[in-house]
Amino acid sequence: MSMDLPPALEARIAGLAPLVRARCFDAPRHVTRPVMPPLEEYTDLLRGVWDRRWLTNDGELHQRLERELEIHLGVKHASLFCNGTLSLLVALQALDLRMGEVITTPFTFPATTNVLHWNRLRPIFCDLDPVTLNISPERVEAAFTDQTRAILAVHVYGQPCDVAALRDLGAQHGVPVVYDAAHAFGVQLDGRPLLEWGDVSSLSFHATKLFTTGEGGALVTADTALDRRIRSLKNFGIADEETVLAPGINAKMSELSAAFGLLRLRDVNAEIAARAEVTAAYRRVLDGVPGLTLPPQPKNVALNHSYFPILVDAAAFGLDRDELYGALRLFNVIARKYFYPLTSHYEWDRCYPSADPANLPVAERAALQVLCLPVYGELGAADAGAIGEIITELHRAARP
Ligand code: T4K
Repeated sequence: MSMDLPPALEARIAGLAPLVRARCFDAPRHVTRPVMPPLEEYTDLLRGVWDRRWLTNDGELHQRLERELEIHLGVKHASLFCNGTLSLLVALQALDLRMGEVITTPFTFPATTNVLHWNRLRPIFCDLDPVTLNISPERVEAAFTDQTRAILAVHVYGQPCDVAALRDLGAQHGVPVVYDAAHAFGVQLDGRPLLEWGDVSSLSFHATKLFTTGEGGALVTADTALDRRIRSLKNFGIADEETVLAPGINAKMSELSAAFGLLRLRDVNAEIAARAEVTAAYRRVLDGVPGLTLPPQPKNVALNHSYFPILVDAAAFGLDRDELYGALRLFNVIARKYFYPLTSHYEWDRCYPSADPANLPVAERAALQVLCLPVYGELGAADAGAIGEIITELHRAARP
């Protein structure tokens, strides 16, 4: 990576080049890295797949992974998918939501709002709680109309939504609550699985997720009839050889992914513990740095430490988020702007009145201020501490 500074930064921060020379990592520190299971153990599991010649369609490893996930996550039904976007899409289909509005957040990955369009549902964007950056129940309440069909909330970065308030609002208005829980694998709220909340929760097992199957996802529900519809819809709507019940889709997970997942599940708790050390190291160094807001750690939540989003207030920190993002890249630290831009800024979404920035002041600010720092177990506390020190020194250089 070049040691040359962008002119705008060079002008702002005199003397940064020596700091870069002293502190630059020799290899990129990405926002995340997947944990790979031992290759020999993976090939051992694949040998069984070869012997059985059963590659997909509810295979033996797929069934094992579903059972093991249900136990691990403490949920009644977990249905595997080929990714966390199709799982969300199928969740909305299984709930039979049609032609209407869904109250949701703009502060998320494109998948969340895109699946509404694929189901011909209109997003109604509502603003966020400034602490959790999840949708604010007060703003949800104000967004209901006679066209509202559901609430689609995201536990962003694995921070729980105000689940009790959203449940009450859903019940009051007779609409389901769907959680995009792509970031919330294994999170506990008041000693119980966060995934117990809502009519259905959608998980992502993408390569960038804490628990991964390469590509993958799951729908979790306690509703047995809903689980049955989900299983049919992800398999073309097929009920038996001669009966197709609904226009379903193919969203199944293969045996190759399930094998990977079985091995990853074994030590996912160790990965959470290692990530907890990484986030603790960030907190030790960054807590109290002017202009930085660190993610909340509510006492009644066991977080999974999937992400470490900081909010950068330019006036107090001395650099704005984009400048910090650019400066960190000079040190080989590849942070990410999850989630910028807001989905309400997309061309196909900004036509809605609820997408007006004036309706979303907290979300608009968060999208401009947020920066997710690298978090994965292998990074280790020492590297996280070093990244924290680089950020601190950048602050000192910008605000001497
Ligand atoms: N809902 C929410 C709230 C989500 O955040 C997501 C996905 C979804 C739904 C949809 O779930 P899936 O359909 O994806 O299952 C990544 C992921 O692709 C995406 O799954 C994730 N959220 C999002 C937050 O992050 P990108 O475009 O930032 O990925 P990429 O390729 O830039 O990777 C980020 C970093 O991860 C790389 O710089 C290095 C590392 N990496 C990545 C891959 C793919 C690896 O080390 N190995 C890898 O194989 O979206």
